[in-house]
Amino acid sequence: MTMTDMATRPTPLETPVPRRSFMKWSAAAGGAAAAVGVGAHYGLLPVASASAEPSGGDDAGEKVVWSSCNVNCGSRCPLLMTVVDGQIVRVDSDPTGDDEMGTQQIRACVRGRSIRQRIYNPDRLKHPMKRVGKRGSGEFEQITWEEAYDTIAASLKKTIEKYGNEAVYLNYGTGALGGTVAKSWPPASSPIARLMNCMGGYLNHYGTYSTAQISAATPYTYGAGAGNNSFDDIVHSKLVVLWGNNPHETRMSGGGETFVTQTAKRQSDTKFIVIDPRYTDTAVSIADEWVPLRPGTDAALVAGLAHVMISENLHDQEFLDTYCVGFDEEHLPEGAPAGGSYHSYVMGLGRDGVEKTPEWAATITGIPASRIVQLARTIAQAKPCAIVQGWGPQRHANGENSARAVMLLAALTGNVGITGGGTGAREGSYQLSLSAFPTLTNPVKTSIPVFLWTDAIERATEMTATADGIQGKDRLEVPIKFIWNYAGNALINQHSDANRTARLLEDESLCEMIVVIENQMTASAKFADILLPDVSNSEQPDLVTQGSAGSLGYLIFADQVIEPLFECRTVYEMCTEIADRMGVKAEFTEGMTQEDWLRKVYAESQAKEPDLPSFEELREKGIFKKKNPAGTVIGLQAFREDPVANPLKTPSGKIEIYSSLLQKLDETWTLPEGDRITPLPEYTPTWEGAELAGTGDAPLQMIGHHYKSRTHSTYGNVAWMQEAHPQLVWVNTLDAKARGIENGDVVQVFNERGRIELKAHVTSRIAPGVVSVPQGAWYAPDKDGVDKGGCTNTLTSWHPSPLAKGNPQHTNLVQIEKA
Ligand SMILES: Nc1nc2c(c(=O)[nH]1)N[C@H]1C(S)=C(S)[C@@H](COP(=O)(O)OP(=O)(O)OC[C@H]3O[C@@H](n4cnc5c(=O)[nH]c(N)nc54)[C@H](O)[C@@H]3O)O[C@H]1N2
Ligand SMILES: Nc1nc2c(c(=O)[nH]1)N[C@H]1C(S)=C(S)[C@@H](COP(=O)(O)OP(=O)(O)OC[C@H]3O[C@@H](n4cnc5c(=O)[nH]c(N)nc54)[C@H](O)[C@@H]3O)O[C@H]1N2
Ligand code: SF4
Ligand SMILES: [Mo]
Repeated sequence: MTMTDMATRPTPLETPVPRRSFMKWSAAAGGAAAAVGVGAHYGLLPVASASAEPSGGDDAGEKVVWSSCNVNCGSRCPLLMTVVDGQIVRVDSDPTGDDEMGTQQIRACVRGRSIRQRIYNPDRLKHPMKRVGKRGSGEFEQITWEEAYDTIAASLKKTIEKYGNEAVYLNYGTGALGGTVAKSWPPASSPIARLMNCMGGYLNHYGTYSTAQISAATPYTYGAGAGNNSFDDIVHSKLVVLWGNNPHETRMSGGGETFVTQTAKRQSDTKFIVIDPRYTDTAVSIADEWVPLRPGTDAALVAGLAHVMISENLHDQEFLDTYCVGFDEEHLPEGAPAGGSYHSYVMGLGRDGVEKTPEWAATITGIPASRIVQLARTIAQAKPCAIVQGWGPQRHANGENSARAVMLLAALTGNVGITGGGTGAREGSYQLSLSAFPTLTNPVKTSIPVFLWTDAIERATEMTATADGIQGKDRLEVPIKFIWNYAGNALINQHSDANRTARLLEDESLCEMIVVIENQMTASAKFADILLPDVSNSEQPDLVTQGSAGSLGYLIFADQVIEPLFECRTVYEMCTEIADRMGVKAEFTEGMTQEDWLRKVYAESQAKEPDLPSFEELREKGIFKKKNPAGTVIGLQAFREDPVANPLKTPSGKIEIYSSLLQKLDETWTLPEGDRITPLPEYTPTWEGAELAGTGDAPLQMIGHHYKSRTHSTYGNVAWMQEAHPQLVWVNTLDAKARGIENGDVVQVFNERGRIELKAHVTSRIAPGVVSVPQGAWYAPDKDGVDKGGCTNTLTSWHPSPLAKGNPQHTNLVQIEKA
């Protein structure tokens, strides 16, 4: 599309919605039994044939309202919804702005454009319900809201009285991430947190399923609060290395990074290298070179690259001397042993005595040595070079070291703190300063690693600070007895080892009450004791915060588009009613409605961002956009300019290639056998890692990439998405041939934890020995326990990573066979 097309293309606001689009939905409904069901049953949609088409161009009762897609995909898109007779008949993308960086349109991806199929889905929860069958059986009985609130309040009182507030847990859930009042994560920012804080607090968690390992590891290298360059800064890079980073699939908004990379490619001669076991959608559309490697071996590749750079004197010694500790023996921090430097580790003078030659790295990573040599020269000689890692490499059993190793490479090549360079972490983005819904202070200070909530049900009192990463206390004193699960599917689907989790939750003597607040009948919803039907974000007003979009900052006014469907209610109303029964309504509401809160929060934001228009004006315009006045964000720029005046928040004030803090943890923490925390970002072979692949009952490494069909599990029940991007396991042509598997065959993937069934995508777009089952498909075990939904977490492990105690969901060994 040319610029002229863009400018002359009529916006949906200017175009009266043709009645035909109204009928299109009913026609689509004919194909998707789904929509017919909803419409026919509840009179929501006109399901009659063409004769139902109203005559004439009467647009009475038609309006266009701004809404948004609030899921956790890293982007966030405004959506313009056309409403006729109280029903959403059409969804359009952002018509404001242009296609310049910083003022771009924020065009919705394929999922957001199908949102009507999520809103009007037959899986939509319609009434409050209580469980009548076994936990997880999905057998429920409709109850009144009164009964639901009374039951929850009685259970809360009992739990707090008997076990204390630490027995109440807010489970991870990112389905409503974008909202201000209707916000599900971080738990401390949710209305549930405010409710619990009015009555003594709750057990908190830290870390995320997204970034557990890199978030835990980064402060040991760069100190707390170190940001990276905004992605639009890559226009200044000679080379961009996307390291396990697939933005064209994981940041799919046309206003986000997909837009940024393509614009950068057009505007500059930037080259792109993708290092990933898969030839990703990003690689397809932008890479000049693809380097496939075995999963979990990134730190070995970095060591091999470092060997070439050191041997050929291609590294930035001056940068290392000035800004880093631990690169060589002359710059080791106090207390580090002789031979403890990274230089010694690489050159074979460290404690393992092994030289990390390209040949050594080749046997581990599967990349030929000659290619490693070439890659080292290419990266070292491109000035400046942006090394930008995704979160795939760190979502591994040894992910902390992979993350630190890739960051180390940015330091080794002197690219930190400059334009066109970066820290080696994931790309940053310009963000507006906005206020949040106040959730009060949690009187409970105890916090568990987010991934260990199942352990905190099963073996709480064994869990300690030094063995399990418990924070705020030396050990947990009570198990989790009450779970709030708001807008999350990690109760089963998104957490590891789904079969094991199901067995744990089935036992009602362990966790005694599970309250799920959802839109759809998900795998997690089936494990509820009390199931509360939430409105979608198009059924309530909210202020919606931006996603990652380079130099563009923005805020969306996502208004109420339609009336709540069925008996659905807002989470704010649910909390208010429960607060009332717990005697804390006045504290919870402060006498305010949801809209009152939005006005209050907005007024506070206006004080920080004076360019923001009035509340009413934003409501009408739908979106406020602001281009970063400073150009691009440069992470650690002040440190680079003057490291003495602007030290990092590490013990040495410098970049710590050798971390004495990690050395201390290594000495004091109790780790399961084989797990390692190392002061250097060295390569640590691990359980179900690359070394163990190739032989035995489960010879293939399995990862599970984030897929365009869904945002995790959300949109997973949308028929259009299932058709366009079906759930398929990627398997290399050689591995398929060896097993008699052809493209499109129904196969089973299995290990000792479970078995799933789905179709095979036989392709040379994945490294031999590796399969990928896209994460987020809906767990659906049949009577024999075979998961016909193809959920990757039927095969993943509960064993946490050593430092973060994070989810190692890309570290798995499996076998695959024809079904
Ligand atoms: N194997 C494997 N597992 C993984 C990952 C992986 O890479 N591999 N990735 C992990 C990552 S990074 C993450 S972030 C987690 C994500 O895990 P979750 O946060 O659980 O994400 P979703 O599966 O999208 O679940 C969001 C839920 O919110 C619901 N929802 C959507 N909108 C609303 C709303 O307005 N109100 C309410 N009440 N509910 C709503 C959706 O129906 C959905 O059930 O998964 C993790 N799990
Ligand atoms: N379409 C879509 N977009 C999403 C999401 C979604 O579910 N769907 N989820 C969102 C969320 S919450 C998050 S946290 C992000 C997740 O973003 P990421 O964590 O970056 O996404 P992944 O697909 O897990 O991993 C990125 C790439 O790493 C590769 N990879 C896996 N293991 C390794 C390894 O050991 N080494 C290397 N070098 N590469 C490896 C994978 O093949 C994949 O292409 O995405 C967000 N965006
Ligand atoms: S899923 Fe993400 S990229 Fe797609 S429309 Fe929603 S917010 Fe935008
Ligand atoms: Mo995530």
